[in-house]
Amino acid sequence: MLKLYQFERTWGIPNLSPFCCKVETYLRMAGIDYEIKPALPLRAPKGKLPYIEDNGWKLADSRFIVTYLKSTYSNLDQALNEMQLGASVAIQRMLEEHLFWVALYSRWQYTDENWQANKQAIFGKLPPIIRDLAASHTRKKIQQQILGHGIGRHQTDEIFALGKQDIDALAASLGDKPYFLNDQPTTLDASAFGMLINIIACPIESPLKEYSLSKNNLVQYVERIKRKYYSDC
Ligand SMILES: N[C@@H](CCC(=O)N[C@@H](CS)C(=O)NCC(=O)O)C(=O)O
Repeated sequence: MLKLYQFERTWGIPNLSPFCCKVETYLRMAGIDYEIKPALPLRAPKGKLPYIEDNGWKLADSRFIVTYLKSTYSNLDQALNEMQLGASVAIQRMLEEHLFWVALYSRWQYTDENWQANKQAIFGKLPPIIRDLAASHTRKKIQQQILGHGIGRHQTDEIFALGKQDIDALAASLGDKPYFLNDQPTTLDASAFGMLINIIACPIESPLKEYSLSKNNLVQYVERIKRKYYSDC
């Protein structure tokens, strides 16, 4: 059976990583059998989670994993036309390559309370000395990444203003539809759910969360998908 390597469940959501949550949601939406292998990124093929193991080989990165799932098991995007497929890729890039960095900043840099909650969720099960070393090493690395990406060069209010623009775009694009592109879920919904539940339903307080919670259609969308696909979590 396909193995999904991802962070352990915590915070009452499917996964604290939007990318792990995206892959698991795709698997559930497509009805593909899998088993979860709790992991940390250290031994992952590309140093990041998620990755999968299937038919004797390992595959990393949610985008390549979904491409593989589509061609090997089930394609959730089969009914989409060229324009919808284009919109799907564009919005996924906004979620995963832009909004993600604002969420990352909220967790690893914005306030000490958020960092403590994040640290406990990721490193809490490690023995104390290793936990503190691993946590502070990883925090430095992620803060360098935030700077390297460019988002970390802005003022805090500017960073959240950029994130709020993405939330506005998502709320407008979803409107009152059940899913973003179709009356059935597609890859974009797996990606959007993974990111939005990680902003709306985590103990990470920020202007981004507050603003997202003011968008009723996004809040209901997250609740609906969680109820339908994660009654066990
Ligand atoms: N592009 C990758 C991103 C994966 C990613 O950034 N994973 C994060 C967790 S949200 C990670 O494992 N980070 C570990 C690290 O950077 O050390 C994907 O789509 O899977």
